[in-house]
Amino acid sequence: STAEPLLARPLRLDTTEPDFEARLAARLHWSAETDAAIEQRVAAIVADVRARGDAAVLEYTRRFDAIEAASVAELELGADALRAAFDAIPAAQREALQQAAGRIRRYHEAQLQACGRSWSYRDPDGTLLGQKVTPLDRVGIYVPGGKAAYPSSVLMNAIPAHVAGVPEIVMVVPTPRGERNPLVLAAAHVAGVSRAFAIGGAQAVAALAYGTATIPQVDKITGPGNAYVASAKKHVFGTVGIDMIAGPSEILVLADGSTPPDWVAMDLFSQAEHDELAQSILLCPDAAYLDAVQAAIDRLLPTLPRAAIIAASLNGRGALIRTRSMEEACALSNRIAPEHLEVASREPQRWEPLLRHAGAIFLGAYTSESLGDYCAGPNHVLPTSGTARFSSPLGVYDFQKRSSLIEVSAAGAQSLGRIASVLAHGEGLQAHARAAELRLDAEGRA
Ligand code: HSO
Ligand code: ZN
Repeated sequence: STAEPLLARPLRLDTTEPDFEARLAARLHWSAETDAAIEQRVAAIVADVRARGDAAVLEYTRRFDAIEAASVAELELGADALRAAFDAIPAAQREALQQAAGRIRRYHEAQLQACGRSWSYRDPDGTLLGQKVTPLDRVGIYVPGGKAAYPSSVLMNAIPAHVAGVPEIVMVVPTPRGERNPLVLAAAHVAGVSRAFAIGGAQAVAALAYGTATIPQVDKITGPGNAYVASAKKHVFGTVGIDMIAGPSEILVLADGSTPPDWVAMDLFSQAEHDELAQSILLCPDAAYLDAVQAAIDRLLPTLPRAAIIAASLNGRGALIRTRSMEEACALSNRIAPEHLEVASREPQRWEPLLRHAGAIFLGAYTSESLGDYCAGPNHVLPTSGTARFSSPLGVYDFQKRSSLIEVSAAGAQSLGRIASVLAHGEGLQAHARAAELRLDAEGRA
Protein backbone atom coordinates (compact mmCIF):
# COMPACT_ATOMS: atom_id res chain seq x y z
CA SER A 1 0.00 0.00 0.00
CA THR A 2 1.22 3.52 -0.71
CA ALA A 3 1.56 5.84 2.26
CA GLU A 4 -0.45 9.05 2.36
CA PRO A 5 1.70 11.89 1.01
CA LEU A 6 2.74 14.23 3.77
CA LEU A 7 1.30 17.69 3.37
CA ALA A 8 2.37 20.78 5.20
CA ARG A 9 -0.16 23.55 4.85
CA PRO A 10 0.45 26.45 7.19
CA LEU A 11 -2.65 28.55 7.80
CA ARG A 12 -3.10 31.25 5.14
CA LEU A 13 -4.14 34.59 6.60
CA ASP A 14 -4.53 38.10 5.29
CA THR A 15 -4.39 41.13 7.59
CA THR A 16 -7.32 42.67 5.67
CA GLU A 17 -9.76 39.84 6.46
CA PRO A 18 -12.35 40.73 9.11
CA ASP A 19 -11.55 37.92 11.58
CA PHE A 20 -7.77 38.18 11.14
CA GLU A 21 -7.09 39.10 14.77
CA ALA A 22 -9.03 36.17 16.20
CA ARG A 23 -7.53 33.65 13.79
CA LEU A 24 -4.02 34.92 14.47
CA ALA A 25 -4.57 34.81 18.24
CA ALA A 26 -5.71 31.19 17.98
CA ARG A 27 -2.54 30.30 16.06
CA LEU A 28 -0.23 32.06 18.48
CA HIS A 29 -1.83 30.66 21.60
CA TRP A 30 0.45 28.45 23.60
CA SER A 31 0.56 27.80 27.30
CA ALA A 32 2.96 25.81 29.38
CA GLU A 33 0.49 23.35 30.82
CA THR A 34 1.64 22.64 34.34
CA ASP A 35 0.80 19.04 34.97
CA ALA A 36 -0.08 18.59 38.64
CA ALA A 37 1.05 14.96 38.61
CA ILE A 38 4.50 15.91 37.33
CA GLU A 39 4.79 18.71 39.89
CA GLN A 40 4.01 16.27 42.68
CA ARG A 41 6.47 13.64 41.57
CA VAL A 42 9.17 16.27 41.13
CA ALA A 43 8.53 17.75 44.57
CA ALA A 44 9.02 14.31 46.10
CA ILE A 45 12.25 13.65 44.18
CA VAL A 46 13.68 17.06 45.06
CA ALA A 47 12.89 16.60 48.75
CA ASP A 48 14.37 13.11 48.74
CA VAL A 49 17.63 14.19 47.08
CA ARG A 50 17.86 17.09 49.49
CA ALA A 51 17.44 14.75 52.45
CA ARG A 52 19.44 11.70 51.33
CA GLY A 53 21.93 13.13 48.81
CA ASP A 54 24.01 10.65 46.82
CA ALA A 55 21.96 7.60 47.89
CA ALA A 56 18.79 9.13 46.41
CA VAL A 57 20.57 10.27 43.24
CA LEU A 58 21.84 6.72 42.71
CA GLU A 59 18.40 5.19 43.23
CA TYR A 60 16.67 7.51 40.77
CA THR A 61 19.43 7.08 38.22
CA ARG A 62 19.02 3.33 38.51
CA ARG A 63 15.25 3.59 38.18
CA PHE A 64 14.97 6.19 35.38
CA ASP A 65 18.18 5.68 33.40
CA ALA A 66 18.75 1.96 34.08
CA ILE A 67 22.30 2.55 35.24
CA GLU A 68 23.80 0.38 37.94
CA ALA A 69 26.54 2.29 39.71
CA ALA A 70 27.99 1.65 43.14
CA SER A 71 28.52 5.34 43.80
CA VAL A 72 27.83 8.77 42.31
CA ALA A 73 31.60 9.14 41.90
CA GLU A 74 31.40 6.37 39.28
CA LEU A 75 29.05 8.59 37.30
CA GLU A 76 31.51 11.45 37.11
CA LEU A 77 32.97 12.32 33.73
CA GLY A 78 36.06 14.26 34.65
CA ALA A 79 38.16 16.54 32.47
CA ASP A 80 40.06 13.50 31.16
CA ALA A 81 36.89 11.72 30.04
CA LEU A 82 35.69 14.87 28.26
CA ARG A 83 39.04 15.26 26.51
CA ALA A 84 39.00 11.61 25.48
CA ALA A 85 35.53 12.07 23.98
CA PHE A 86 36.83 15.03 22.02
CA ASP A 87 39.85 13.11 20.76
CA ALA A 88 37.63 10.24 19.60
CA ILE A 89 35.26 12.14 17.30
CA PRO A 90 36.02 12.66 13.58
CA ALA A 91 38.47 15.46 12.74
CA ALA A 92 35.83 17.42 10.79
CA GLN A 93 33.60 17.52 13.87
CA ARG A 94 36.49 18.49 16.12
CA GLU A 95 37.33 21.35 13.82
CA ALA A 96 33.72 22.55 13.43
CA LEU A 97 33.21 22.47 17.21
CA GLN A 98 36.39 24.47 17.74
CA GLN A 99 35.53 27.02 15.07
CA ALA A 100 32.02 27.48 16.44
CA ALA A 101 33.35 27.75 20.00
CA GLY A 102 35.94 30.32 18.91
CA ARG A 103 33.30 32.53 17.31
CA ILE A 104 30.87 32.20 20.23
CA ARG A 105 33.69 33.04 22.63
CA ARG A 106 34.72 36.09 20.62
CA TYR A 107 31.12 37.37 20.59
CA HIS A 108 30.66 36.92 24.32
CA GLU A 109 34.01 38.57 25.03
CA ALA A 110 32.74 41.62 23.14
CA GLN A 111 29.58 41.45 25.25
CA LEU A 112 31.69 41.38 28.40
CA GLN A 113 33.58 44.48 27.27
CA ALA A 114 30.38 46.31 26.36
CA CYS A 115 28.14 45.52 29.31
CA GLY A 116 29.87 43.27 31.82
CA ARG A 117 32.31 45.61 33.52
CA SER A 118 32.40 47.36 36.87
CA TRP A 119 31.88 51.14 36.80
CA SER A 120 32.02 54.05 39.19
CA TYR A 121 32.07 57.83 39.42
CA ARG A 122 32.92 60.41 42.07
CA ASP A 123 30.82 63.26 43.37
CA PRO A 124 32.61 66.65 43.41
CA ASP A 125 33.10 66.19 47.19
CA GLY A 126 35.02 62.96 46.64
CA THR A 127 32.28 60.43 47.40
CA LEU A 128 32.62 57.30 45.22
CA LEU A 129 29.59 55.52 43.81
CA GLY A 130 29.61 52.54 41.52
CA GLN A 131 28.87 48.94 40.80
CA LYS A 132 31.22 46.01 41.06
CA VAL A 133 30.60 43.12 38.70
CA THR A 134 31.69 39.64 39.74
CA PRO A 135 31.17 36.21 38.21
CA LEU A 136 29.16 33.52 39.98
CA ASP A 137 31.35 31.02 41.85
CA ARG A 138 29.88 27.86 40.40
CA VAL A 139 27.18 27.10 37.85
CA GLY A 140 25.41 23.95 36.73
CA ILE A 141 24.51 23.28 33.12
CA TYR A 142 21.75 20.84 32.37
CA VAL A 143 22.00 18.99 29.08
CA PRO A 144 19.14 16.73 28.00
CA GLY A 145 19.94 13.17 27.08
CA GLY A 146 17.20 12.26 24.65
CA LYS A 147 16.18 13.57 21.25
CA ALA A 148 16.97 17.19 22.11
CA ALA A 149 20.60 16.59 23.10
CA TYR A 150 22.32 19.40 21.25
CA PRO A 151 26.08 19.82 21.46
CA SER A 152 25.54 23.37 20.19
CA SER A 153 23.52 24.11 23.34
CA VAL A 154 26.44 22.94 25.48
CA LEU A 155 28.57 25.61 23.76
CA MET A 156 25.86 28.26 24.10
CA ASN A 157 25.42 27.68 27.85
CA ALA A 158 28.98 26.99 28.95
CA ILE A 159 30.92 29.54 26.89
CA PRO A 160 29.21 32.67 28.30
CA ALA A 161 29.76 31.29 31.81
CA HIS A 162 33.42 30.67 31.02
CA VAL A 163 33.85 34.14 29.47
CA ALA A 164 32.12 35.72 32.48
CA GLY A 165 34.88 34.20 34.60
CA VAL A 166 32.92 31.48 36.42
CA PRO A 167 35.68 29.28 37.90
CA GLU A 168 33.68 26.06 38.02
CA ILE A 169 31.15 24.85 35.46
CA VAL A 170 29.45 21.56 36.33
CA MET A 171 27.51 19.79 33.60
CA VAL A 172 24.89 17.11 34.14
CA VAL A 173 23.69 14.91 31.29
CA PRO A 174 21.60 11.77 31.60
CA THR A 175 22.99 8.71 29.81
CA PRO A 176 20.01 6.32 29.65
CA ARG A 177 21.24 2.70 29.69
CA GLY A 178 24.75 4.08 29.71
CA GLU A 179 24.50 5.55 26.20
CA ARG A 180 26.76 8.56 26.03
CA ASN A 181 26.52 11.23 23.37
CA PRO A 182 30.14 11.69 22.25
CA LEU A 183 29.50 15.08 20.61
CA VAL A 184 27.92 16.45 23.78
CA LEU A 185 30.95 15.39 25.83
CA ALA A 186 33.33 16.74 23.18
CA ALA A 187 31.47 20.07 23.17
CA ALA A 188 31.78 20.20 26.97
CA HIS A 189 35.54 19.80 26.60
CA VAL A 190 35.74 22.60 24.02
CA ALA A 191 33.48 24.93 26.00
CA GLY A 192 35.45 24.78 29.24
CA VAL A 193 33.20 22.57 31.38
CA SER A 194 35.15 21.68 34.55
CA ARG A 195 33.46 18.39 35.39
CA ALA A 196 30.40 16.45 34.32
CA PHE A 197 28.10 13.86 35.84
CA ALA A 198 26.08 11.28 33.94
CA ILE A 199 22.86 12.04 35.76
CA GLY A 200 19.68 13.80 34.67
CA GLY A 201 16.08 14.57 35.47
CA ALA A 202 14.74 16.27 38.57
CA GLN A 203 17.28 14.36 40.68
CA ALA A 204 20.19 16.04 38.87
CA VAL A 205 18.66 19.50 39.27
CA ALA A 206 18.11 18.86 42.99
CA ALA A 207 21.65 17.54 43.44
CA LEU A 208 23.09 20.71 41.87
CA ALA A 209 20.80 22.97 43.88
CA TYR A 210 21.47 21.43 47.31
CA GLY A 211 24.75 19.65 46.73
CA THR A 212 25.48 16.06 47.80
CA ALA A 213 28.62 14.44 49.17
CA THR A 214 29.85 14.05 45.59
CA ILE A 215 28.05 16.67 43.54
CA PRO A 216 28.99 20.27 44.32
CA GLN A 217 26.27 22.77 45.12
CA VAL A 218 26.02 25.44 42.43
CA ASP A 219 24.72 29.01 42.49
CA LYS A 220 22.75 28.90 39.26
CA ILE A 221 21.39 26.23 36.91
CA THR A 222 20.89 26.88 33.19
CA GLY A 223 20.02 24.77 30.19
CA PRO A 224 16.99 23.17 28.55
CA GLY A 225 15.13 20.10 29.74
CA ASN A 226 11.86 18.20 29.63
CA ALA A 227 8.81 18.91 31.79
CA TYR A 228 10.39 17.23 34.83
CA VAL A 229 13.55 19.28 34.55
CA ALA A 230 11.60 22.52 34.03
CA SER A 231 9.45 21.76 37.06
CA ALA A 232 12.52 20.92 39.17
CA LYS A 233 14.19 24.18 38.16
CA LYS A 234 11.11 26.15 39.25
CA HIS A 235 11.17 24.20 42.49
CA VAL A 236 14.75 25.03 43.42
CA PHE A 237 14.54 28.63 42.21
CA GLY A 238 15.38 30.89 45.12
CA THR A 239 17.88 28.44 46.56
CA VAL A 240 19.76 28.85 43.28
CA GLY A 241 19.26 31.08 40.26
CA ILE A 242 17.81 29.60 37.07
CA ASP A 243 17.61 30.73 33.46
CA MET A 244 14.27 31.19 31.73
CA ILE A 245 12.00 28.21 31.16
CA ALA A 246 11.84 28.01 27.37
CA GLY A 247 8.72 27.24 25.35
CA PRO A 248 8.77 25.66 21.87
CA SER A 249 11.08 27.26 19.28
CA GLU A 250 9.76 29.95 16.96
CA ILE A 251 10.79 31.64 13.74
CA LEU A 252 9.13 34.56 12.02
CA VAL A 253 10.30 35.48 8.52
CA LEU A 254 9.56 38.95 7.24
CA ALA A 255 9.90 38.81 3.45
CA ASP A 256 9.74 41.44 0.73
CA GLY A 257 9.74 38.74 -1.97
CA SER A 258 13.39 39.08 -2.98
CA THR A 259 14.79 35.96 -1.26
CA PRO A 260 14.55 32.62 -3.14
CA PRO A 261 11.40 30.86 -1.89
CA ASP A 262 13.37 27.64 -1.32
CA TRP A 263 15.65 29.41 1.15
CA VAL A 264 12.71 30.74 3.13
CA ALA A 265 10.87 27.39 3.05
CA MET A 266 13.95 25.63 4.42
CA ASP A 267 14.37 28.25 7.15
CA LEU A 268 10.75 27.69 8.20
CA PHE A 269 11.45 23.93 8.23
CA SER A 270 14.57 24.36 10.32
CA GLN A 271 12.56 25.59 13.28
CA ALA A 272 9.65 23.24 12.61
CA GLU A 273 11.92 20.20 12.67
CA HIS A 274 12.76 20.84 16.32
CA ASP A 275 9.34 19.98 17.64
CA GLU A 276 5.70 19.43 16.61
CA LEU A 277 4.85 22.45 18.75
CA ALA A 278 7.46 24.74 17.16
CA GLN A 279 6.05 27.77 15.36
CA SER A 280 7.05 29.03 11.90
CA ILE A 281 5.42 32.17 10.49
CA LEU A 282 6.00 34.03 7.23
CA LEU A 283 4.85 37.63 6.69
CA CYS A 284 4.91 39.17 3.20
CA PRO A 285 2.95 41.88 1.37
CA ASP A 286 3.02 39.81 -1.84
CA ALA A 287 0.46 36.97 -2.05
CA ALA A 288 2.19 35.47 -5.11
CA TYR A 289 5.37 35.10 -3.06
CA LEU A 290 3.46 33.27 -0.32
CA ASP A 291 2.20 30.90 -3.04
CA ALA A 292 5.76 30.38 -4.22
CA VAL A 293 6.93 29.53 -0.70
CA GLN A 294 4.00 27.09 -0.29
CA ALA A 295 5.06 25.43 -3.58
CA ALA A 296 8.63 25.18 -2.27
CA ILE A 297 7.30 23.64 0.96
CA ASP A 298 5.39 21.02 -1.03
CA ARG A 299 8.43 20.17 -3.12
CA LEU A 300 11.05 20.16 -0.37
CA LEU A 301 9.15 18.52 2.48
CA PRO A 302 9.42 14.93 1.20
CA THR A 303 13.21 15.29 0.97
CA LEU A 304 13.60 15.65 4.73
CA PRO A 305 13.97 12.83 7.27
CA ARG A 306 12.00 14.79 9.87
CA ALA A 307 9.14 15.55 7.44
CA ALA A 308 6.51 14.21 9.83
CA ILE A 309 7.55 16.55 12.66
CA ILE A 310 7.82 19.47 10.23
CA ALA A 311 4.35 18.78 8.81
CA ALA A 312 2.81 18.51 12.27
CA SER A 313 4.40 21.80 13.32
CA LEU A 314 3.42 23.71 10.17
CA ASN A 315 -0.13 22.30 10.08
CA GLY A 316 -0.75 22.89 13.76
CA ARG A 317 1.01 26.19 14.39
CA GLY A 318 2.43 27.56 11.11
CA ALA A 319 1.07 30.56 9.20
CA LEU A 320 1.70 32.36 5.90
CA ILE A 321 0.34 35.86 6.33
CA ARG A 322 -0.18 38.50 3.66
CA THR A 323 0.22 42.01 5.04
CA ARG A 324 -0.76 45.34 3.52
CA SER A 325 2.84 46.53 3.54
CA MET A 326 6.30 45.84 4.95
CA GLU A 327 5.59 48.48 7.58
CA GLU A 328 2.52 46.57 8.71
CA ALA A 329 4.57 43.35 8.71
CA CYS A 330 7.14 44.98 11.02
CA ALA A 331 4.42 46.17 13.39
CA LEU A 332 2.85 42.70 13.46
CA SER A 333 6.23 41.11 14.09
CA ASN A 334 6.74 43.41 17.09
CA ARG A 335 3.39 42.27 18.48
CA ILE A 336 4.30 38.61 18.08
CA ALA A 337 7.80 39.17 19.54
CA PRO A 338 9.26 35.99 18.06
CA GLU A 339 12.29 34.13 19.36
CA HIS A 340 13.96 34.34 15.92
CA LEU A 341 13.16 37.03 13.37
CA GLU A 342 14.55 36.80 9.83
CA VAL A 343 14.37 39.88 7.64
CA ALA A 344 14.48 38.24 4.19
CA SER A 345 14.66 41.52 2.36
CA ARG A 346 16.81 43.33 -0.17
CA GLU A 347 16.98 46.28 2.23
CA PRO A 348 17.18 44.82 5.75
CA GLN A 349 18.73 48.03 7.08
CA ARG A 350 15.56 49.88 6.12
CA TRP A 351 13.36 47.65 8.29
CA GLU A 352 15.68 46.98 11.20
CA PRO A 353 14.95 50.35 12.90
CA LEU A 354 11.26 49.42 12.96
CA LEU A 355 11.91 46.09 14.72
CA ARG A 356 12.04 46.05 18.50
CA HIS A 357 10.74 42.84 20.03
CA ALA A 358 12.60 39.66 19.01
CA GLY A 359 15.13 37.37 20.67
CA ALA A 360 17.48 37.56 17.69
CA ILE A 361 17.18 39.50 14.43
CA PHE A 362 18.74 37.95 11.31
CA LEU A 363 19.26 40.55 8.58
CA GLY A 364 19.28 39.83 4.87
CA ALA A 365 18.86 36.84 2.59
CA TYR A 366 22.16 35.20 3.54
CA THR A 367 21.50 35.23 7.26
CA SER A 368 19.85 31.88 7.80
CA GLU A 369 18.75 31.29 11.36
CA SER A 370 20.62 28.03 11.18
CA LEU A 371 23.95 29.90 11.09
CA GLY A 372 22.98 31.63 14.32
CA ASP A 373 21.98 28.32 15.91
CA TYR A 374 25.50 26.96 15.50
CA CYS A 375 28.31 29.31 14.84
CA ALA A 376 27.71 32.97 13.94
CA GLY A 377 28.54 33.92 17.53
CA PRO A 378 25.41 35.25 19.30
CA ASN A 379 23.69 32.96 21.77
CA HIS A 380 20.94 30.61 20.60
CA VAL A 381 19.26 30.50 24.00
CA LEU A 382 16.58 33.12 23.42
CA PRO A 383 13.29 34.29 24.90
CA THR A 384 10.25 32.44 23.49
CA SER A 385 6.43 32.80 23.57
CA GLY A 386 6.42 36.59 23.31
CA THR A 387 8.78 37.07 26.27
CA ALA A 388 11.20 38.93 23.98
CA ARG A 389 9.03 41.94 24.93
CA PHE A 390 10.82 41.97 28.27
CA SER A 391 13.75 39.57 28.24
CA SER A 392 17.03 39.00 26.45
CA PRO A 393 19.27 36.27 25.04
CA LEU A 394 21.36 34.23 27.46
CA GLY A 395 24.63 36.11 27.92
CA VAL A 396 27.66 36.74 30.11
CA TYR A 397 25.44 38.95 32.28
CA ASP A 398 23.46 35.84 33.30
CA PHE A 399 26.63 34.45 34.90
CA GLN A 400 27.54 37.62 36.74
CA LYS A 401 26.03 39.60 39.53
CA ARG A 402 26.49 43.13 40.67
CA SER A 403 27.31 44.71 44.01
CA SER A 404 26.82 48.40 44.68
CA LEU A 405 29.89 50.29 45.86
CA ILE A 406 29.68 53.39 48.09
CA GLU A 407 32.58 55.24 49.70
CA VAL A 408 31.46 58.48 51.35
CA SER A 409 34.11 61.14 51.90
CA ALA A 410 34.23 63.29 55.05
CA ALA A 411 32.73 66.14 53.04
CA GLY A 412 30.10 63.87 51.52
CA ALA A 413 29.04 62.73 55.01
CA GLN A 414 27.96 66.32 55.71
CA SER A 415 25.59 66.76 52.76
CA LEU A 416 24.33 63.17 52.75
CA GLY A 417 24.03 63.17 56.56
CA ARG A 418 21.63 66.09 56.55
CA ILE A 419 19.40 64.48 53.90
CA ALA A 420 19.44 61.08 55.59
CA SER A 421 18.74 62.56 59.02
CA VAL A 422 15.62 64.36 57.82
CA LEU A 423 14.26 61.29 56.03
CA ALA A 424 15.11 58.96 58.95
CA HIS A 425 13.25 61.17 61.42
CA GLY A 426 10.36 61.18 58.95
CA GLU A 427 10.32 57.38 59.05
CA GLY A 428 10.59 57.36 62.85
CA LEU A 429 13.91 55.50 62.73
CA GLN A 430 16.05 57.22 65.37
CA ALA A 431 19.11 54.97 65.08
CA HIS A 432 19.31 55.66 61.37
CA ALA A 433 19.13 59.40 62.04
CA ARG A 434 21.78 59.24 64.79
CA ALA A 435 24.16 57.16 62.64
CA ALA A 436 24.04 59.91 60.02
CA GLU A 437 24.24 62.75 62.58
CA LEU A 438 27.23 61.29 64.45
CA ARG A 439 29.26 61.83 61.32
CA LEU A 440 28.29 65.47 60.93
CA ASP A 441 30.96 67.97 61.97
CA ALA A 442 30.33 70.64 64.65
CA GLU A 443 28.90 73.06 62.11
CA GLY A 444 26.51 70.47 60.70
CA ARG A 445 25.24 69.44 64.12
CA ALA A 446 24.60 73.00 65.20
N1 HSO B 1 17.05 26.75 17.31
C1 HSO B 1 17.30 26.24 18.63
C2 HSO B 1 18.72 25.89 18.91
C3 HSO B 1 19.30 24.79 18.11
N2 HSO B 1 19.12 24.59 16.80
C4 HSO B 1 20.15 23.81 18.52
C5 HSO B 1 19.82 23.54 16.44
N3 HSO B 1 20.45 23.06 17.45
C6 HSO B 1 16.95 27.31 19.67
O1 HSO B 1 15.78 27.91 19.40
ZN1 ZN C 1 17.48 25.38 15.70
